[in-house]
Amino acid sequence: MPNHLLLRESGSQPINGNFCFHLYERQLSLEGIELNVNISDVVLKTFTNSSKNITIGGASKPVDCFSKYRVNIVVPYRRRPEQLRVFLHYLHRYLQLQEIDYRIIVVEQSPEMHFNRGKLFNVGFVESQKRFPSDCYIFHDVDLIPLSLNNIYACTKMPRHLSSAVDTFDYELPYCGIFGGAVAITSQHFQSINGFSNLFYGWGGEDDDLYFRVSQAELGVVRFEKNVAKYKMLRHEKEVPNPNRFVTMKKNKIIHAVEGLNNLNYTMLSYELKSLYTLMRVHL
Ligand code: BGN
Repeated sequence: MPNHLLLRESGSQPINGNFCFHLYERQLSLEGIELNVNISDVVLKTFTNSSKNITIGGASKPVDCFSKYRVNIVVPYRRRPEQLRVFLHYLHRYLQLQEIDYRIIVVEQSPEMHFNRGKLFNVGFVESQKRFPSDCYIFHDVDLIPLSLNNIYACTKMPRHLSSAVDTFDYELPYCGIFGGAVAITSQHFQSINGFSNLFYGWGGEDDDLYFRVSQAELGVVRFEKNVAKYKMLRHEKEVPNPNRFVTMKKNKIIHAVEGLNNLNYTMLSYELKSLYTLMRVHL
């Protein structure tokens, strides 16, 4: 495998026992975790009660081997309970099959302002690093469902665009610099590019801005092949694009170094360990 596609393994070693044989060494299939796009509260509750291996706060790791990959998965969120249920019901089973050591962190924005996806990711990163630090992050939309088990939820040496073959785009990249949906990046790289911009309120642009930051830092971006990077997008109404995004984009090309993680401010409204995820509610 080319060097830049190599997965970055977690630094620690097992004291007792062995590393897991991860799926690419085992040829697992997705059998047994079919995607159900209609998950009621009752079904999710039953799922929660029957999942022995998920600890409060939505964390899990393999029980009989030591995972090579530890990752925090951050999901920005507001008013999409149906999608969140589908996401949690599917993703926990998917990540457990991959034998990842993970935690799902949902960052929910209060109602006052337009949705700010990038800033929510920044908050999720900063707060998670204080409470349960990880050297690998996946920034993930709630409406995206990975369809191949080979799309391993870990960091590569270079930042990785995970969702490069989405059904709604006919499994093609709509443009070469697209960097939205789901991305995996090491904490060190994320810090070095000063995170996402905090300035994109409303739909669009913050992901292109992240791509710009990654390019400026010459980190490069990798994507796995199409049949691996396949996603289903859950149905929802189209968001209203932010009319100012072009202007913000242009301005940010000059100020990105001084705007991002280093000037992030927000109010934490609550912090809660739910059974299937860690919930941070914030006012931006
Ligand atoms: C692009 C959006 C992205 C979005 C993709 C895919 C903009 C920025 C214009 C300066 N970019 O057009 O944010 O992820 O579409 O939907 O609107």
